[in-house]
Amino acid sequence: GEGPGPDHVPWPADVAARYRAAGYWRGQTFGALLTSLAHAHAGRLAVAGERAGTVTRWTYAELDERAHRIAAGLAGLGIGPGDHVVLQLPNIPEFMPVVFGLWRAGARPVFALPAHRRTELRHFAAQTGAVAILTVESHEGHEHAATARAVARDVASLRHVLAVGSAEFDDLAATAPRELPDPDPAGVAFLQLSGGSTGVPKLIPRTHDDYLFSVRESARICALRPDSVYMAALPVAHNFPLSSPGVLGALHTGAAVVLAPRPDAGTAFRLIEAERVTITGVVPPLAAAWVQAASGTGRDLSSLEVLLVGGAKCGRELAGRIAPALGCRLQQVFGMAEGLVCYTRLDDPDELVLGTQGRPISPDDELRIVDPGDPDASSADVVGPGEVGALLTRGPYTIRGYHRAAAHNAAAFTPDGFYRTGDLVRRRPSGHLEVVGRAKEQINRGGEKVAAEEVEDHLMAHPAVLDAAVVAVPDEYLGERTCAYVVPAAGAAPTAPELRRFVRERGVATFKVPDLVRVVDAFPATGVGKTSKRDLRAALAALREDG
Ligand code: J2J
Repeated sequence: GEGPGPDHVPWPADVAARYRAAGYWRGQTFGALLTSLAHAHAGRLAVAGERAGTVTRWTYAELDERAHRIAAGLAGLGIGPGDHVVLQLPNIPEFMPVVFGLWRAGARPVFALPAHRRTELRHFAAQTGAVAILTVESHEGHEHAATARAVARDVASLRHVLAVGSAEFDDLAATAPRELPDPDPAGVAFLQLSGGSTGVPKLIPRTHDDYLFSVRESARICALRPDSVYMAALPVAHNFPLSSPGVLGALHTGAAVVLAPRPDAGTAFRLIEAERVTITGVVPPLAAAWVQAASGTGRDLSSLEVLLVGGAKCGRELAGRIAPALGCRLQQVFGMAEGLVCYTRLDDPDELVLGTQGRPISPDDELRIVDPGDPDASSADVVGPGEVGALLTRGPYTIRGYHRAAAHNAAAFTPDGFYRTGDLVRRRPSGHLEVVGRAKEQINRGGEKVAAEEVEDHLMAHPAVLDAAVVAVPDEYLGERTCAYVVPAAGAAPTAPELRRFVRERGVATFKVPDLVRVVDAFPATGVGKTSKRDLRAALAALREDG
């Protein structure tokens, strides 16, 4: 066989040299960045947040010291350079010193989301040979530490389960600081998760050099200043609130980070008022909820200058309502954990801010928009100006391959290193992109990505299921929801509630449980015998019209 492939597919040496010469990659690690921030902004507020009802406010000096202690504590447990640690923390203040502590120890966080459950955590740990899971005891009614301990019994490499809030973690975080070797800035700093379209979530290796470039440029494009206050409303480990410009962009600028424990309008507006938040980011359904809640709110939202909206398409209708309702500027962002991030610029005309998803961060983000039907996606297949095509990209912060996924990489990247985003876009003469659809088998549930094949695999594990196909259905609030078509095994009669419960009990994030389940005799087939998801979507549309 081909073997799993490398942890990291590096950029070709000549390309890397070009990115260094251009000043994009500066040879600084995140740990070294925090050290310099602590000197420049020692007494300024770095992080405000709450956990279990306790409010925490740390200055840059305090954040720096905590990160040093956690790094020393991790090193004391033997967690060090190149070790993977599955990190599953909600929006609590400890997220920041823990992440910087891992970086200073040379360990690589694998950024799980709070919604992930044992099946996903087991995959992340097994795939990376992780030595630890670092999580919380419990959060929003889920016993995270218990889940992590169950995973640790299944994955031999896992030596530690550490839970923020436990006595063991408090001891670790009280370790005397000590000097640790700074890791290679060109090496992998952490793994992000791919929204994906295949059976198991793919892991995305990002380096200090490439990620810091995107963070620095994002902070500039979003006009962050040292007196800005950035609020993370979405789960902070996700690439958007982490880096676009996110908590890291804010810290990079010497600004303050506020971690909102929940993204609902009540919580968010309370914190915007209390902390004088100037900028935050949301997915479109949340933007719609905030717009609606703004009219009756007694909260003072006047500090808010910019609302970033991305993760899924923000339609023109919703886009137009944001500035009037919230009294701030809209900035659209179209990004992906694999790299490329596009923003509308703060001085763009309304026409572009309301009607596009922005243009890339860097002039060295190379875009190729090709005929979606073309399998090799070579430069010969570039569509004409203004025509819709499939977006391919490569550049100074877009990966060249997933973690240990040689076979998948062969399909997800072109031979000359372009990442196939799976998004259908149209480019304006200004360089701004309009996202008009998707060529990948993924459902975008209001910003939460569901890989059709992953859910199909879970359904097919049920003895009463012969075959399954998961497609998107339009949804007024989320944009899309999932519908699973299921062909029963001979003589079996599975029901929708039973199948939904079955998927949930396999230990996967709730957002992956199919919203709708339809049991059918057979699937419409394409000419080559593959299930035609296009026909399934059409059948579903017809069903809806019938009522
Ligand atoms: C349409 N589709 C969008 C948009 C992402 C910033 C913002 C978002 C993400 C993110 C991110 C979209 N309109 N404005 O990482 O740094 C869909 C596309 C894309 C996929 C990536 C960031 N913004 N999308 O959403 O890795 O289909 O990153 O390829 O979760 O989300 O998903 P993800």
